[in-house]
Amino acid sequence: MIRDLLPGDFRIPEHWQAFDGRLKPFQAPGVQTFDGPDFIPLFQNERLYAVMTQLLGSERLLVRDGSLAITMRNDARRAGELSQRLHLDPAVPEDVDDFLFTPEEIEIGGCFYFTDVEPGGGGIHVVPGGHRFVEQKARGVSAGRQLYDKWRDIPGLETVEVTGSSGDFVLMHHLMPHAASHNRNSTTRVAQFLRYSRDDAPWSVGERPGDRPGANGFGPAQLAAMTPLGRRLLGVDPW
Ligand SMILES: O=C(O)CCC(=O)C(=O)O
Ligand SMILES: [Fe+2]
Repeated sequence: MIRDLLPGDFRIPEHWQAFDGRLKPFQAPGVQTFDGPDFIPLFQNERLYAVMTQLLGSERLLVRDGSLAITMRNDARRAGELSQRLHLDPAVPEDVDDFLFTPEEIEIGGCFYFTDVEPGGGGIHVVPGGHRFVEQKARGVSAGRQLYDKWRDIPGLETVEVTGSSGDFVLMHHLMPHAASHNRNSTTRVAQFLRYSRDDAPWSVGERPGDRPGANGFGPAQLAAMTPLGRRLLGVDPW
């Protein structure tokens, strides 16, 4: 299904992003979420949900994002292994000055690998214990959310690449510094990003499940693919 996104003539659509061998498909200009019927089973995966309920301390969760990233081989050897600056995508809006550090605020995100990711194969890089470093730094100043260009460019941390097999989910605290890396291998890395939060989360970044009218904007084929759990996670039914 991902392969079908790429046209046979390899034309990269104008509205996709393409940097350093990393393609970011968009369903339509400005719409990065891929939540068609084929993808719904991932959003409502019961094992992943069970893990998230334990980590987030609540059964009433919402899921969002669904963006894709396709990292193809890139042999360019400029400036190290990372293809992005080390950053956070926290569940706290950029104009908020301080993280709350409450359990309700935590979002757990990450990605499904749809391909095997071997060393050097474009795996996401993370910082062991990095979420604790972020909390300590941010608590030590006023306006901790604003540090390091709003945590878009975090200096001075060593990273490790997360390898894995097709079907694995790489799971990250929302305060975990991370970045995409160059793929030096011939196997293309394909990943889909999902983010789980509690339904009593204090902030809203981007669109939240349940924001859209009707069955949260979903069509019949998507609704047919949803389990009762999926309907709640995706904001079709209330918790
Ligand atoms: O593709 C990856 O490995 C990470 C991407 C990422 O963190 C981002 O685009 O915000
Ligand atoms: Fe990110």
